[in-house]
Amino acid sequence: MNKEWWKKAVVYQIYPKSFKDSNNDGIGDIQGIISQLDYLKELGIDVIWLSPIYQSPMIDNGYDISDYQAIHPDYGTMADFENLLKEAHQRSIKIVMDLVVNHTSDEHKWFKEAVKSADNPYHNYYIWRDKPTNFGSLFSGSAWTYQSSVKQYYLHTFSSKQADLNWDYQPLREEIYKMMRWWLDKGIDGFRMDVISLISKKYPLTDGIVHENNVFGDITPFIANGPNVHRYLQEMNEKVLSHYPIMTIGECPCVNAQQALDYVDSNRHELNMIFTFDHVSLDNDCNGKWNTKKTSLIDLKKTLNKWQSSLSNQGWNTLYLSNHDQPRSASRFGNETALSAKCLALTLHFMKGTPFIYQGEELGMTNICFNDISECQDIEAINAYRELVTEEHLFSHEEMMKNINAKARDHARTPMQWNNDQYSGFSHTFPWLKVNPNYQSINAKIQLNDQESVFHFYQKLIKIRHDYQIITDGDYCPLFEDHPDLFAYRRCYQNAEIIILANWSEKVIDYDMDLSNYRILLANSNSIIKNHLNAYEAVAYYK
Ligand code: TEU
Ligand code: CA
Repeated sequence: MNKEWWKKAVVYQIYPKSFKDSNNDGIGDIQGIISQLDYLKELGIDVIWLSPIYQSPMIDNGYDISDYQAIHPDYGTMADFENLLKEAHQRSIKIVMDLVVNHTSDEHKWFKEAVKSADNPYHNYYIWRDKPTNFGSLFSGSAWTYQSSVKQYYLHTFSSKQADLNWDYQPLREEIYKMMRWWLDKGIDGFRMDVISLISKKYPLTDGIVHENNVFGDITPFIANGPNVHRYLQEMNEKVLSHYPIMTIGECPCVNAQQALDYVDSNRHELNMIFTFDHVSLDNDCNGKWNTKKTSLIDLKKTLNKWQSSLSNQGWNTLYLSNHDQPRSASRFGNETALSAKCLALTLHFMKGTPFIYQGEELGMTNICFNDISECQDIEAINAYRELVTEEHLFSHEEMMKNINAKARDHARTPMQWNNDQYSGFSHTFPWLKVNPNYQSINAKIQLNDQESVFHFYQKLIKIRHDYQIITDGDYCPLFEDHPDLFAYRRCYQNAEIIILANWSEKVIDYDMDLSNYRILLANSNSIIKNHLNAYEAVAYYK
């Protein structure tokens, strides 16, 4: 096997709770995933990234783990997981697991020990202070919670039920490495590492800057890219990762395109690639994500192009427009039509890097309409509503519901739309989060029977990536950088060239370019003519 097999791979992210419910309790599960492996094979993906399926109190849908080596009973058993791994491997599909080791649940046995007394051996697994700083948690409120049994506060970057681990304590690191080896020895094919850029804290922890409209201080300068993060990743690589033919992806908030190289330059022996947040933060404002601002295409191109060039020689990019934390890309960047979903896909999948498809994206699934906060399930949105509407009166109910309808993570988490049956074929029971009513027109069954569907377009994109080496190895060169609606670039490799021209708007675009020696490799419309693109038309030319 080529050591860098992941460079040619296409990854499909499964959010287990919302993918497929096999036993009709309204919650997706491992048997449900197994039942859809043939669907994924048909799509053509190489790797599944599985969001957490571990034992957990589920306050953040499994990103709050109470036992790293057990499966949550809602999802099935360890035997079910082993069966999934076997069935996937039989179809030549690899499985990458989520590794959430910046924090554990407060119901993890380490934490339960840690709170028994300050001299308990596990106390040092977490981060304690006698007095809190002003840090705000990324899920609202203070980032410190008082633990009366030890008369100290513990740090939690996310909710109070997600206590940050103390990576500076070597025994903790060794336990994590042992747990990772245990999974790798089962035969899994890699890890997606949750907020791995946050594991090394910058001491001393003092009060953070209070930005406009904020009550709490900014925690991020104290947690992102801390002084030891690269030492720990190199140690993890040496002790664990380098011994397996796997793929590693770090989720890296607060890492810019320059800093990214420190994580992914192959000479540094850390990670294969990271997820950047740059291009999905362009529509933030001083209140963070909670607004209805649209991303400008010029900014988006600038950001993606910067990452393409920054990691062009050493390192490697991930390519994504959506995941379980982001609104649906067809709603955020497109106009919710199948044509626009294909336009976004074509633009992304010809770039240099490893593409990630989020479940339902291959169908052009869209955001849903939440009428009231009571319809949302996500802790981030629920806490933000309480803080920003009820407590601080920064937004009215109506304003915040608009923000939630633009940005909430629950948009990505509505049940997968399999067919026209009640509950979209996801389950026979009312699911844990409501189904998008548009499942009657947007679903897998319809699209499998339609050669012109978004599904079949993704299938073509994946096949082309597998067949054309230029897409993996070719140089990337941006075109029409200042055009407000046209996303365009050139890929070059040996004597071959690909030119991508995509209209990310509802306007008609005329552009000037000599394409006389080129033929169409793929387009999302049958009416493409040279030097002209109608609304959301996109084309890949080849020579
Ligand atoms: O996300 C990290 C992260 O930075 C996001 O939570 C981000 O703050 C938020 O989505 C912005 O809207 C990872 C996981 O992907 C996410 O699901 C978890 O909730 C989080 O870590 C905590 O584990
Ligand atoms: Ca179930």
